[in-house]
Amino acid sequence: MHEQMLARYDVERVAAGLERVEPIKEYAGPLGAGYDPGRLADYGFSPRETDSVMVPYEDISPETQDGFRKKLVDAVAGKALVTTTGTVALEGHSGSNILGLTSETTDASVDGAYGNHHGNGHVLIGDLDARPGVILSPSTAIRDPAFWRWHRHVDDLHFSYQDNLSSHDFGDRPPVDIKKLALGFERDHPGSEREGADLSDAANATITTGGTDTLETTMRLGAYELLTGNRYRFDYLSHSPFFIATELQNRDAAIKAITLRFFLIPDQLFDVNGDPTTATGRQMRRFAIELDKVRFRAQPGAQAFGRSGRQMAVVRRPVVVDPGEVVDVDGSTTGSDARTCTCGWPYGLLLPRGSAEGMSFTLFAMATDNELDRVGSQKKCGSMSFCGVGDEYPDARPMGYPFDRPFEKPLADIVHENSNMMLLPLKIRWTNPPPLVGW
Ligand SMILES: [Cu+2]
Repeated sequence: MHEQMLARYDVERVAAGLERVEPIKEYAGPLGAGYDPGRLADYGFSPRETDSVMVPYEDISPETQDGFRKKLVDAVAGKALVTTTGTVALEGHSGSNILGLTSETTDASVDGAYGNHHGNGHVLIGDLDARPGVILSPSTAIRDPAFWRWHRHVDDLHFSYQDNLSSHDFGDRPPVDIKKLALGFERDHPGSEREGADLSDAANATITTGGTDTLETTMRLGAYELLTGNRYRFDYLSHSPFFIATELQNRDAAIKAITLRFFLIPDQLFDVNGDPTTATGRQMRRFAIELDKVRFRAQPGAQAFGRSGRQMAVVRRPVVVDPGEVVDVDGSTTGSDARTCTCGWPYGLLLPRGSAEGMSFTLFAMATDNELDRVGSQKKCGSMSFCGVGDEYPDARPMGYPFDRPFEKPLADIVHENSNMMLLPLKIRWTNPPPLVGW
């Protein structure tokens, strides 16, 4: 999930003409751009000055933190965690999971000697004693640019583990091909916006006519009232509701259950024709943005299938199409249901903003064998992809599959060789950029 947030953050930065986020590397060094919480000062948050440094808190210091880092780096290099009672081998995807659990100090963490590397970063940057910053609270942390720099650093560690695993073999593909891929707008297909709508007719029509090659985003102004009665104005990103249409061909005589997986690839950060074995090329897969994974029972022969943005697995449920509808909930007092339900990606942010000229992306679609995937049923609230189903991650394949492993050849070549995959170039156009004159 953190890697997915970073992919989106970097895409937004690139769209705004900024460089990709730089990971924090030196724990004793300056932290770069600061953050002023503005009216969040009402809630006890202090500004963090530009080039502030990590501030020790109780037994957590930049030095102890550096010790945890060294141990984790050694664990990645040696493919084993060294505990007081022996070693725990890190192998394949399960090793990735153990490494993640351990750098968080969860109950499932292997040996406390590895500390709470990720969480300590928040504490050290947040200056808990003297000037508490927004990075200390999960509700506000992402506002601080240092949040992203810290998480890129944490993600670098986990990426380096995955980067040494072997590539996926796509030989377990189902007998279902993706023949065509297209994009349509809900506005052109009345009824497609209804919850649980069957989009097969809309998908069929879109496949036939070709649909659109450009999705649209808009910035809007909203108001928000907190439980305290305080009101805020805010800018928010929105988009014209869209759906993905696919034409599938089941080559078997029997019904076949598949999992359809959709990702959005930003061309500026991930060249589908680029060599993924070079130093820069290896980084590309980190920028594939997961949109959806869904189970589908493919009938024998050809058929169309449609999936709207509001149905997608990364989106928080129930879907909030317009944040103006949001009612404030206090996650700390309304029980675990409220916390799970507010987990997920906001529908309005499903698409990155893009650019006024139209930013280039590639849609990637893949059908995998659902009998091998065991993707759980859709939940009523929360995002299945980000928050799982109960305590289970609802996919037997690793998070981010197939982008969780290094590729041996350009993605376009792999897609060409695998009839269960398809690419579709598209643009995302920001429809209401501020006028350049007067800036
Ligand atoms: Cu964090």
